[in-house]
Amino acid sequence: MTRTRRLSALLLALAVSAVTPAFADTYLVYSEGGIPVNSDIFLWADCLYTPPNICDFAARVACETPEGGSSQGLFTNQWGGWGVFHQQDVDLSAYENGDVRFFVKTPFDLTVGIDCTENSAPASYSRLISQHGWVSDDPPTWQEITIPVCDLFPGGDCQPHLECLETIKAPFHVNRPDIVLAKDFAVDYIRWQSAISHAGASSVTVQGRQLLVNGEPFVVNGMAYAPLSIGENWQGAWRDRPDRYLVDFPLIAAGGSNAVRLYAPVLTTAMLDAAWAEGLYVIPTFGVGPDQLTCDAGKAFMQDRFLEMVEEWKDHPAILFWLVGNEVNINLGAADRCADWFPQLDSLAQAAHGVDSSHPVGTANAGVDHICEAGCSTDTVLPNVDLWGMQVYRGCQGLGSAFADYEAKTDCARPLIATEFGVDSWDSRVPGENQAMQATCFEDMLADASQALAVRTPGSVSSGQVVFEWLDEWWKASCVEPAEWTVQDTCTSFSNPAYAPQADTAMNEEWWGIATQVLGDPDARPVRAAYTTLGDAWLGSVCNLQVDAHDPASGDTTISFDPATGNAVNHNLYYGPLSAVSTHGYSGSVTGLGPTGPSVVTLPSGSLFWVVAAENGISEEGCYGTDSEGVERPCFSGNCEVDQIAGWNCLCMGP
Ligand SMILES: [Ca+2]
Ligand SMILES: [Ca+2]
Ligand SMILES: [Ca+2]
Repeated sequence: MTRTRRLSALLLALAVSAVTPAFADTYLVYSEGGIPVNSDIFLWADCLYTPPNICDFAARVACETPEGGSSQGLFTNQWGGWGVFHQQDVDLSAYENGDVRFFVKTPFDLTVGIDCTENSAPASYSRLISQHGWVSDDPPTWQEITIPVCDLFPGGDCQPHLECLETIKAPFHVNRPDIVLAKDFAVDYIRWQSAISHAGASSVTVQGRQLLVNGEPFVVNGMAYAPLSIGENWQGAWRDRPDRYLVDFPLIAAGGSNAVRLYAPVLTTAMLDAAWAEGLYVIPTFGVGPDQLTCDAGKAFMQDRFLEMVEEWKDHPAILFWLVGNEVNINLGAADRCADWFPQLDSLAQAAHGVDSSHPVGTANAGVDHICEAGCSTDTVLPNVDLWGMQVYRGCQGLGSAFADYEAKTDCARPLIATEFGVDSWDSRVPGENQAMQATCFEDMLADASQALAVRTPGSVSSGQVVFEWLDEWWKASCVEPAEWTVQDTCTSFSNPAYAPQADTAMNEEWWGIATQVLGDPDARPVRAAYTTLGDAWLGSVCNLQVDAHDPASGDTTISFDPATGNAVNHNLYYGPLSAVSTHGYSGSVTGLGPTGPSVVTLPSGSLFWVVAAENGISEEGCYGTDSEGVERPCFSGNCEVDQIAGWNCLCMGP
């Protein structure tokens, strides 16, 4: 009999950043998102080392699993157990009034506990799951166990043990009794939770193709966000990360974004508060494990977890809407798109509406082909889905065709949001970083996205877009084995001819960021040229107009304005009495303001309104802009026969 100590290779994350303790809400110990950064799983068991070795420590993948598709199993001869161990102690005292929660599937009683430090010595406290509602059953079924944190201590009293809660070494370990032969057990979704309360939801509704927030039209100008330092990957690091988001959120907001999209359901009050303080909404993505889609029990577990998330976070004002699944339509495993996935999506949406009337539900679909398929995913078939996300990589001028493809579908009247689009900044033709290439490509894509906005062009389909992505991620490319998470690889992950000729066709997975990272300086965020491109579009700076001086006696007025983008050769001013502004009652014009401001114009007396419109040498259009109904303003004398087209003379954004 040999006692073994085994470390799962998967969990040896090269985490180089300092751990920031989680202070509230949910501390995930074991989930589909991995284990906490800077921690490891240790297993101990008696194994028969003369073959066959009966031990099995593998993560089990099955449809009927409480969270995602995998759980941690353990099969040994007589005794064994496992636990999650921090490399440095973590302060979990914020959970003093909370619970430790997890699922078990076991034919025998288990001992569950924590390790910490008290009086400079190791301390350990544990309980039997039978003391917390576990009922023996064989064959075993999954049961959820909730242990109040203070019940871990003698007498259920935390007070003498606050030092322990401040120095948690193992936030969870489990042991099977040393009596039974050759049986196994499994555990899933281990977390510490504390009660939370939030200020109240923002009211987000869908009206036609538009999103309304508190009754006002809202266009999503979002940023895909993963709070990862160099040396981390998606597993384990996505926790409450104020060290990341307190640096990122102000920059993202200053760049014109009004939302961040997250790729995991993991939320914290502190993170949402930080976003809200910057005026950013948050779009969480609930992870869908395809393994759970192939049986009713798996689907039911998925719904339980989704509702848990909705109920926990719906009352925070930063929540914008719920995205369920990321590109599930092309990552189905053994599940069927029309028989399993889309019906489940509709069920989840319906369930969410039952507990949350303030937020729409949609999914982030890969491409547009599988949206509104007849008999599968039309509005009639999926009556509870509120909006569609599409993720499109059709090149610099291909976003427009994606919107058009959606618009052409039948039984398909919901708002569409480009939940991912972008271009990487590594130009394999150089080879080298090419910020101008990325920025120019974004100009084209943003023009397409703007033109598709329902608030901008009546009949259009879009209610916004999310750029992929805020920061380069250095773990993504598999250029060499093992992957080098502290090297920014330049290899080509795959080729996408759609990006030619404006950009290279090599997709360089570690270069998609609008900002990049600096090895050894985790707070550095050098922004690329595309940051300014996005800001120009989303902050509406190109159409700024101001009065610099005015002489009431002569009517001479000095105005300055940002010229229209593109090939504007002249600008003209149209004015009318303020009393006629609602009917666009222009009464005169001043032409020849030139390609740029400022200009001195002579205006009639009285209170006036005016607009400045651009000419490209052929015709005039543009900065008449759209009114509050999203309808393009009429022009003065019928000489602007070219409809307002973003990317033509003028980029009047900011509906
Ligand atoms: Ca799991
Ligand atoms: Ca590239
Ligand atoms: Ca790398």
